[in-house]
Amino acid sequence: MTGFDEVYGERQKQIKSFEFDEKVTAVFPDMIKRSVPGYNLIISNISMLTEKFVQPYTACYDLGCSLGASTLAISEGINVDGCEIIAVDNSEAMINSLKTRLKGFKSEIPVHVVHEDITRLDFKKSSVNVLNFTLQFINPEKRGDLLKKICDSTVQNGILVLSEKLQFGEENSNNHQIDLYHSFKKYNGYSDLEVSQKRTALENVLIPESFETHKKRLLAAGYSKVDIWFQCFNFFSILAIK
Ligand code: GEK
Repeated sequence: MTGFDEVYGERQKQIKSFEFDEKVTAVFPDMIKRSVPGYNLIISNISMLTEKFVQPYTACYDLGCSLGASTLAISEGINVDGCEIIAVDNSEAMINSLKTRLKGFKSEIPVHVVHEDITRLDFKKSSVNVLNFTLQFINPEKRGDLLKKICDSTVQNGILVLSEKLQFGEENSNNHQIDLYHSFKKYNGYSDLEVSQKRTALENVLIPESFETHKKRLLAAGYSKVDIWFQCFNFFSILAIK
């Protein structure tokens, strides 16, 4: 059972850094839907992009899988033989909950759930890789090596879907987009207190970067085509093709 997100509903004397613990896991589907503009649209397009780019006898990775929304989207898009899905997260609470959820999920595509830090993974040959709002939680110094490892193991014309919170280069635009985003959260039922306490909890935990920084790093990792395919306020998703 998942519930309504009230994690930051009560005033907290001291706000701890945000963690993907049991409390967050229990309300995660509601939290992400009300906090990430366009989340459902991105998930359904992960199925479409999988269908277009998946290749036979390759793995598909859902990196930072949480409760497996992208995993299920990938499985719906696989239309070729010999594929497996590898869903990875370093939160024990998320992985335990995902394993329980998958018990009720019947699919011909094997799904392997792995409790691991994605920066420590050895990747198999892959055609579809998804980092749906995960890279932003990785230490920026480790992001380049991780993307290079993913790209190295990706077959030609394979893809990475990289969704992130976006940092605008120009301060006025950045502040304006953040303001619009806070209005989006309030429209979705969060109070000023919830918005402000969560923002504090995410400081130094979620580190957004500009499109230019992402693009430069993805090209350096070995991708040949890097484009934004979705954006809403300060959230966006990149399609990188090898
Ligand atoms: C979705 N993709 O629903 N290694 C593995 N997992 C990690 C790491 C790491 N180093 N760091 C963070 N995570 C999902 C949503 S949520 C996004 C992804 C959000 C995991 C973390 O435990 C969490 O489950 C996930 O990345 C980020 O499509 O909450 O904004």
